[in-house]
Amino acid sequence: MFSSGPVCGAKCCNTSLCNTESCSHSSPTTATPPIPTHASANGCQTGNNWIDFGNSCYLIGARNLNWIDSQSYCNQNGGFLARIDTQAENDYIKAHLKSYPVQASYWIGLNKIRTNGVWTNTNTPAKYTDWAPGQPQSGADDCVVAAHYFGWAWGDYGCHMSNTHQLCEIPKTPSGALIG
Ligand SMILES: [Ca+2]
Repeated sequence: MFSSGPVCGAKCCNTSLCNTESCSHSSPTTATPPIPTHASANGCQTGNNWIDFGNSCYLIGARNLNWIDSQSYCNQNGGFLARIDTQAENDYIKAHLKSYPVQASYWIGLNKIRTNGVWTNTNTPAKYTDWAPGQPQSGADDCVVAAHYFGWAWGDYGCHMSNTHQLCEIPKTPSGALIG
């Protein structure tokens, strides 16, 4: 059976007859292009929803999304859910969040989704944590929020919950390499 023209996706059964460029432009599965707010090598975007610290910029997200969709949102912005690995990094971020006008909780990258209970950042066991007193509380909750009700200290939380904003970390390197 032959394709009659630039039919896209799984329907394109004879690739020699497919106009792949046309397909790529019309396919509903085409990935959403990055949001053009990528931080430069010289600094971060301006606005109080951006934090500039060390070799990273941090975008204070304002979307109510679950953990994995928040990770995707950060990926689209050239980064990842914040990997907070030092006291200095955490102190700087918390100070900014405390003065930020939105009283929200934020997903960060720390999780134990596939690690047999070990809290990890990008598959590496976490060396720094800022658990609120009594946290982590539930063995079933595999994701972590910097929670406004804990003064932005950390609590474990169900990854599927979608009532939480997101804190993205975006490396300042021109390539956007994921350096944590
Ligand atoms: Ca970091």
